[in-house]
Amino acid sequence: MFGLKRKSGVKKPEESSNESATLSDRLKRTRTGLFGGLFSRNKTVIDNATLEELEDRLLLADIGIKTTDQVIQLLKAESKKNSTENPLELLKQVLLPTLKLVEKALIIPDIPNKPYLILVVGVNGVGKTTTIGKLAKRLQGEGRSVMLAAGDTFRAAAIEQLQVWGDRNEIKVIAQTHGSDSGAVIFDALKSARSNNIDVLIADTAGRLHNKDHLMQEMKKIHRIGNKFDTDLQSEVLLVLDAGTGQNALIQAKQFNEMIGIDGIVLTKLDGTAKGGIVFSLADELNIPIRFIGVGEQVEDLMPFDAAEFIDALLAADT
Ligand SMILES: Nc1nc2c(ncn2[C@@H]2O[C@H](COP(=O)(O)OP(=O)(O)OP(=O)(O)O)[C@@H](O)[C@H]2O)c(=O)[nH]1
Ligand SMILES: [Mg+2]
Repeated sequence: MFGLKRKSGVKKPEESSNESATLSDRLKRTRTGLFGGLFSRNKTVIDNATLEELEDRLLLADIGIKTTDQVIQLLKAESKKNSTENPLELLKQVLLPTLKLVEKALIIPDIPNKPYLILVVGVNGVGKTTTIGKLAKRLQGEGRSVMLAAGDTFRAAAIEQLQVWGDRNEIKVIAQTHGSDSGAVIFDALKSARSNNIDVLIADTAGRLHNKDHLMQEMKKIHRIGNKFDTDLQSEVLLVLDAGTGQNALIQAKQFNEMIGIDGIVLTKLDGTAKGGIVFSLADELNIPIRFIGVGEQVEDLMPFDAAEFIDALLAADT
């Protein structure tokens, strides 16, 4: 769609993404798994069987015990009151505050000591490189100048994959050869971005190293690079999580947060999973801002996280 030649060995994003699909369409698997066929718009009585079914479904969608309990308690209390309030409205009331807590957009400050560094971290395959491509395009659209750093020097095709995203958007990618020191690549890129007065440098990192400890040590090292470059450097550590991994995503978030401190989360692949309820667990347990959600493989499939929009999409009726 960008009229570019494909490079060999690099997977081309699938062309299945339907540009007119609404968020609710994209969240279909989570949405139908959670609420499909359970309530109707004009039904106000909630019986015990419905409540039990709902509880099972909330847990299956990885919404987490805390939010599940809140939902069930509220609906129970309402049903005792013989309330005439629509259950879907009640659900919205109880679900929205949890997600509102983590609805905090990524705002790039106007700073004299450019660039602003966005360090993108996460385990392998979660969608880091794809998210970088999408994010770079979005920031460009907002009038920012952007540069990319190919900090994943571990996986052979990673540099080329980032280069493809860079070529598409005419964004310079700073890279060294496969196997070189990732911190050195990012340091180099910071220098280049500063001398070219670039607003934002987005750095890719490896998701797979020899083992998990090695990955965490490497992340710690990389995390220090920004400080080494300039103690006043402003940055965001952005953790990418694959929604489809459910509770594993929560474990990863805790580990990365303990090791290097996470400023924001991008939750990807919400379009292909029934486990999108993980967003509630993340909000409940970590209270780390969710900056964006990934709802497809195309460049436009990265949306700022909007709590009300997300819940409305989950509660939308099937058309
Ligand atoms: N459906 C869907 N697929 C996505 C999304 N984000 C990323 N992907 C796909 O997930 C796969 C992995 O994405 P990458 O960006 O290569 O993931 P990564 O974290 O950089 O992986 P490593 O470099 O191996 O650590 C690719 O096929 C992407 O197209 C999303 O929001 N929805
Ligand atoms: Mg990658």
